[in-house]
Amino acid sequence: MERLLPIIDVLKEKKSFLITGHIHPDGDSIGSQLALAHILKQMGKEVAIINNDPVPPAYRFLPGSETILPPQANIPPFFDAAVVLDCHEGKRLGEVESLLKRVETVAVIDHHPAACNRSESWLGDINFIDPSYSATGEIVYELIRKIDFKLNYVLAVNLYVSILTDTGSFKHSNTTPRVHRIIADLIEEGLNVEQIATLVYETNPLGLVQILGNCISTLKLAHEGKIAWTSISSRMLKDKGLYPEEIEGEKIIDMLRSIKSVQIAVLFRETNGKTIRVNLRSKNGIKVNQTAALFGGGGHPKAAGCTLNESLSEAEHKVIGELKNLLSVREQ
Ligand SMILES: [Mn+2]
Repeated sequence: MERLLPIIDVLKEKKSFLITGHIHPDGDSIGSQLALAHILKQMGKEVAIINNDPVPPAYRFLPGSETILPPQANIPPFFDAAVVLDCHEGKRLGEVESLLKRVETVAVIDHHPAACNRSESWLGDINFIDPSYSATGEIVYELIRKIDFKLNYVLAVNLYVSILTDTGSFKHSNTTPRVHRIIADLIEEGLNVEQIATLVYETNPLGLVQILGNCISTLKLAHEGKIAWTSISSRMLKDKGLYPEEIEGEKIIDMLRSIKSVQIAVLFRETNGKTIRVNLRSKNGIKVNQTAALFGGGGHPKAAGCTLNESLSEAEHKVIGELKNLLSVREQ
């Protein structure tokens, strides 16, 4: 893992760090940030973790999650370095992107496929971007091994949740033998995997499950049942007293994708203001990140997303239209 050495140099040489990750954080984003922040603090560094959005409730049990600050927080005027995790595009950082101006060196650690092949356009001064990793947490684990840092409970639980969530509970094709070897190491730190699974997956507010039911019963199909989609309006969230960050969407979209005929599942979410967040998932090797890119988004071939400044119905019309094109081209 010689390619990690430039990142390791930054971690060792710099003294103050801004740690961040993408908007609408998931388990990997939160877990990998908390693990890296923990290592840096143990090394005696000054660390501020700043995220555009709050930690989703399901991850608030993770040790250190209470230290994650919003961009408006009172933070130092300057940092020696920033480490951007689980993301390599400035626009995916939300308001945190502008804080990078206060930083001398930006390092990126990510496993999303590069949005652009030209490395000069990547966000970091130093970039480690490798889609062969299941999760950014897996890269952080490798960093820990490379610097001979001792694993402990705090690192183990954060990295476990990173990898657990980004592999779909070890079901996705990114679940390699390496993943299971790492997970074995992490569990040996005394993790209670049953309790973690309960905290991550089985502590939903009632309203969330009711929204899920609503989404399932109103799902729509197109292209001979190969595309399934549903939507969550801000009205629905308000009625159930939920905040947008409480909806991770993964369960809803997994249910849609579980339908036999479905090749592509899509969830549309109305967020504050007039923007629609779109999550795309596929099976059978269909590359939905190509469609996400048409709308300025990106992601993995089988799991991607984008944001549209449209009404819900207009966003559905445009995205589903492009997905039909994607399938038509494949079917020719
Ligand atoms: Mn990830």
